[in-house]
Amino acid sequence: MSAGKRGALIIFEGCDRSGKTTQSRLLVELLKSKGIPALPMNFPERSSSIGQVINSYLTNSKDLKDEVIHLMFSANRWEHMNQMKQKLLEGHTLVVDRYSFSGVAYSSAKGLDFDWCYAPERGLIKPDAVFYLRAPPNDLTNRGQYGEERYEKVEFQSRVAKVFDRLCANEASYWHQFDASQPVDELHARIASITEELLPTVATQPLDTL
Ligand code: T5A
Ligand code: NA
Repeated sequence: MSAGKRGALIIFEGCDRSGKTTQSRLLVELLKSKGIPALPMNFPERSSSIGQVINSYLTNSKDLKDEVIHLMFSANRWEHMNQMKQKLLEGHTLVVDRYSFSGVAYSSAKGLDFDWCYAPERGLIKPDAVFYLRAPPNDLTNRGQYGEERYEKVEFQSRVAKVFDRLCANEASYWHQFDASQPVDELHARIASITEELLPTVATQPLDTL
């Protein structure tokens, strides 16, 4: 990629088992096959020391106050910001499985205040696009391994979905909503076409913050 052209920050969001990992993998493979530098990432990033605490929490082996785990999820994003910024400016497109909006959605679904939840996300790199994979939580429960982690309960996921809907309406300028129930290949084709339009557009735009 030529000097001064940055990569795009692309985020996948949605409830548990909505297909984020499947779609983000397909998108990275497609971009690479076209010679576009692309890197996959996901949050929580479970390998750091903060990430290991988050993992213990999610697998139910550790209990933490709602506010404490919320701030740890946010800190886990902050600890990767410099590296992400550097990669984007070098021309890599980052395809990220979950970001700040999962932080806001899951914690507000527990009853924490929406604005309080959003506050620690302010200042993180703003995505160029959020691909929101939306489906009624009831439709997702028959997908693989549903129900093993802490948040995988239909009633809770319905509350999470409502917050994602609110975020999608608030941040409509860069959110793209998709029906997550459609076949994997059709969904991928739609996502690929939006991404191909997006990359040249953002390449010369400065990075912004949430
Ligand atoms: N969390 C996360 C917070 O509370 N705060 C935060 O700040 C952050 C970042 C872990 C949990 O942490 C919470 C949210 C989560 O509860 P995670 O590790 O991303 O987050 O875990 P999950 O969202 O559960 O990720 P999954 O990998 O389980 O779900 P995906 O990635 O959405 O779904 P995927 O692609 O793995 O697909 C699930 C199954 O469905 C099939 C797949 O083959 C697979 O079996 N599938 C489809 N089936 C039919 N049609 C399609 N279109 C399909 N697409 C995929
Ligand atoms: Na995932």
